[in-house]
Amino acid sequence: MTTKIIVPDIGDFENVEIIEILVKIGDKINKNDPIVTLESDKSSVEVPSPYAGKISSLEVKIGDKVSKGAILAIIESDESKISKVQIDKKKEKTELKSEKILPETEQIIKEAESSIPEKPKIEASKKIYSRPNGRDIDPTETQEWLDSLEAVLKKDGTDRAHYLLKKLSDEAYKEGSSRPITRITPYINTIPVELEAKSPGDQNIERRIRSLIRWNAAAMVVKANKKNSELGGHIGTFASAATLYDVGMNHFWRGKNNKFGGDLVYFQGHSAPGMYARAFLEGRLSKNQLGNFRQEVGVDGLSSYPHPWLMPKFWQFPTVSMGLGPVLSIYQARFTKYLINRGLIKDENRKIWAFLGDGETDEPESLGAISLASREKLDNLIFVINCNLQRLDGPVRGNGKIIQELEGIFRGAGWNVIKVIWGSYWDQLLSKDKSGLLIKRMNECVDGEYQAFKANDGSYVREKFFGKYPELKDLVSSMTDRDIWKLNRGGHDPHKVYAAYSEAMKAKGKPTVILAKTIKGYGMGKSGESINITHQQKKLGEEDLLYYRDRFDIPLTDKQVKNIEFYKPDDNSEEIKYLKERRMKLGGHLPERSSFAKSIKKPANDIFESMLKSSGSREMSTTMALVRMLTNLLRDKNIAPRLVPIIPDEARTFGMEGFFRKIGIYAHEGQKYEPEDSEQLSSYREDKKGQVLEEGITETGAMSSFIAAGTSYTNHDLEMIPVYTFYSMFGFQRVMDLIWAAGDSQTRGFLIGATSGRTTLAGEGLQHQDGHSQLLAATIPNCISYDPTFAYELAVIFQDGLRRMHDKQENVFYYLTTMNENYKHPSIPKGSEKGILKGMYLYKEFKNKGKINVQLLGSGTILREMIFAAEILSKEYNIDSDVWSVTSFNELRKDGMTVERKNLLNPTQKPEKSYVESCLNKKDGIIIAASDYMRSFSDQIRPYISKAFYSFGTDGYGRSDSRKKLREFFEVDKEHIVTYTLSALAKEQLIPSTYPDKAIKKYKIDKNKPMPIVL
Ligand SMILES: Cc1ncc(C[n+]2csc(CCOP(=O)(O)OP(=O)(O)O)c2C)c(N)n1
Ligand SMILES: [Mg+2]
Repeated sequence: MTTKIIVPDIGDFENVEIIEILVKIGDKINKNDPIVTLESDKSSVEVPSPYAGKISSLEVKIGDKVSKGAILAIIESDESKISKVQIDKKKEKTELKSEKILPETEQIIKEAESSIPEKPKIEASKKIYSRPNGRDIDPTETQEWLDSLEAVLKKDGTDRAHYLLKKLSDEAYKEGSSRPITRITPYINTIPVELEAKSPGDQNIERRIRSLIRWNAAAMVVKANKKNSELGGHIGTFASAATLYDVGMNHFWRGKNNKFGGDLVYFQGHSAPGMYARAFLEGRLSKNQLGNFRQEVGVDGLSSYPHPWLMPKFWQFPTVSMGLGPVLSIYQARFTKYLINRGLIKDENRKIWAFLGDGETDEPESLGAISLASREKLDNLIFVINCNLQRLDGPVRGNGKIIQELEGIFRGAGWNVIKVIWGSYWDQLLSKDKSGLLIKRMNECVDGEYQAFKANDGSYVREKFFGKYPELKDLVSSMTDRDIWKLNRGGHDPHKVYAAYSEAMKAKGKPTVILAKTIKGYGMGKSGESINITHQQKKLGEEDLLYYRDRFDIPLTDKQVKNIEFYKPDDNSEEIKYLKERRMKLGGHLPERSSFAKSIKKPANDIFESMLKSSGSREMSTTMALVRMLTNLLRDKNIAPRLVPIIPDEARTFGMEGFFRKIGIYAHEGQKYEPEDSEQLSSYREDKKGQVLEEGITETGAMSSFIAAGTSYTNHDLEMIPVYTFYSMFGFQRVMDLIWAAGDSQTRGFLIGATSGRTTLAGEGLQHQDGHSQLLAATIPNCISYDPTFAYELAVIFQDGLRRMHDKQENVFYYLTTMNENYKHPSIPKGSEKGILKGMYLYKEFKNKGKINVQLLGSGTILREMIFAAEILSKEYNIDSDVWSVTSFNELRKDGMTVERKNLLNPTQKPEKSYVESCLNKKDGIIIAASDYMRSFSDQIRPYISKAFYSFGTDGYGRSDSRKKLREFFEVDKEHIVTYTLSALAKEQLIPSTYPDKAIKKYKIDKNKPMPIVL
């Protein structure tokens, strides 16, 4: 049947230009294949065919302007009933909307309402339910309730008991008791003793291994500091966390191998010595390397913290900047599910574990994304929070209880919470505590007290903890002070930790957090256990070391201890055999960084071809050019599935909303609703297989996704191409620390600072107008940044980026600034590719009389002001110029520094020329440079050129106005460039000073206006 393909609802746009026709007469197409691309001044979007069939005629050509309903093509199709169904649906929808409630219906509702029997009002009781001190006023009644509960628990189990409690709570709520049930449970372990999974490990050997790791980790820090006290390091943190790591290493964390992708573990940054100490016993690191902890220059040493950049075969995740590990791990878990749901990797039930400190949870990044984790049902994520109750300066919550606070926060956010507070020695006491007094005492003590208990001894605990109530003092009367001291904390008890990990592995539909109570500086004795200075303790005296040796039974002589020797038993010892066998069973080493990813095949050249041609009379912005290029890339079968567009709620700002329908927004539950704009071409389509990561308003989250996708080549052995597009002002300056971590992680991908340029993003004002992100980008060593002006520059740079990051496997990432100013784009000048990539190329020569010449260097949209200025200088002043497009002052500087250094170090050899010098030294005339960034951006090349150099830029706060006014204000418009060029030439005595003087008057330049930095 012959059917028309028409332009569907395209939102608010009318008369939109057709920029591409993607089918030919005779083509056989599938449903949803694109027919044409439409481009308004804000976005470009493909129109898909609603039918499959054969194109029999085309009714439009490139350049035509169309609106909703216009016929695009005729197709021979066998399914043409759809439109009627759609129309009927729509009709139904509008009819429903206009439907009014009839008076008869209203009457029926009223009658029905009046027939509902009124419930007797419950009189507010005068009874006092509990005394202010919390004592029960009716213990018999309480006991009856408790007996009922126990009966239910015994007969029908915990689920039923939970159901009944919830029912009771709901009922109380309905009856007017608005007190919500607390999200906090008593201060005891979540898993009851009877339900603890038992560790299959040999506890004696495991303890011995753990002791050796503890010793070597501490020795590493002390030894380094003995060499040089500048080196620093931490003993107390790992000392508190050793059991938490060991149980994971011996029993839970699976390594990567050719059969399994491996679990991903984010280690707490400053517990690194513990990971090195274990790797030493495993034979992965040498004694020599351990001896060179924190010495990385010129020796084979170990980095202070997890830095993949410095130890690329070892560390996977940089975590030491507090808060980054937690947020990165959440988005890693989410990205893993994204890859699974999109069918790109298998679901192997891999887990993401993140270790963090209790003090670290004060960072907004640590807790800011926890609701995303539960919303997205990330049951592949396990947080372990090492609650040693201390941070650097003192207690985390001296007057409160951090574990309880975190329990409430995480449970409130929908997480599975497992508290591991008390060790096994407490089990008996708790089972004897029939009155609940012990739990009451546990609940009422604050963390400051708990810290003090462990900084003292058994008699102190007897007195201060148990001594508060005679009944409790009695409870421990048969125990010695030593026994009391042995009452251990959950996080130091391998049985409790094992049970918690095993429970966490089983969680379904929720992320899990394990709150493990530990002691900072565990085992360090008086020199550093549970005292406020523990965190900084890096020097242990001889006595402390001997104590530590004895405390953990390390078979070293006193002399060896004094020499701070490392200890590793023979390879045939029980310990080493056990430790290696455990890791073999779990599939490999951890941490370990590797990549077996295949490179993504290069896109065909024609993908970029259209961008290299002139846009003719069509005006567009570089942001739109980028969207067009991505749309083209989505047609390449190798690239398309690997592109990960990431946007924090700004797709419409950048004209990217066309992607919603075309490739879908990733949503783990698909789309449970019909979107309000379902009939529109760019409707908000969520899909389990969706490709766009629409992050909502979180640059931190978006950046974490960028890192997850950009390191997928190592963490999932699958190369991906993240393209994270953001308001350029909310990029580097907002999430610089994460971008730094991206560099450390060797992330590959494209950061796009869209709407950049202090004067180009006209109306948005001070907080939005970016004139410095390029400078911030320049601070990151492996970030390659460009500020292109024309679509062909963008295409050349992007294509090269794909080549470097995927063909050549270079560990770099890109920062490209794009703008929202519309203008025409010329064709690529012949032979300019190399220059575009190196940072500058000759765009155009303005030759007239040839007497006086200047070099005009422009970047981004300000290059166009330079071109206009060149025309004026040529026409009105007979001054010739060469106009250079500077795509990257940052890249020019890198080259300049490198060449200068080489020349200085090779004084006897003929000096080499920097690239910028080789471009400009053959050209005549002073140099004028300008960009839409601060002057320091272009100033970067000043040391590498020998001619007079003047730079202009947008130093100062942005503000709202038109582009013209702003460029005048910041003095980067063509009029200022002409005037300043004349002035500079006059200063060089090449023209009379009357020239610039007249120009100042002609252009009404206010000489008395202060520099914009003070305005
Ligand atoms: C963003 C950031 N701020 C400050 C620091 C310095 N710092 C390192 S460890 C630490 C204390 C950590 O306390 P906690 O999270 O409780 O870990 P613990 O050592 O007690 O396990 C601080 C402030 C840092 N690494 N990162
Ligand atoms: Mg702490």
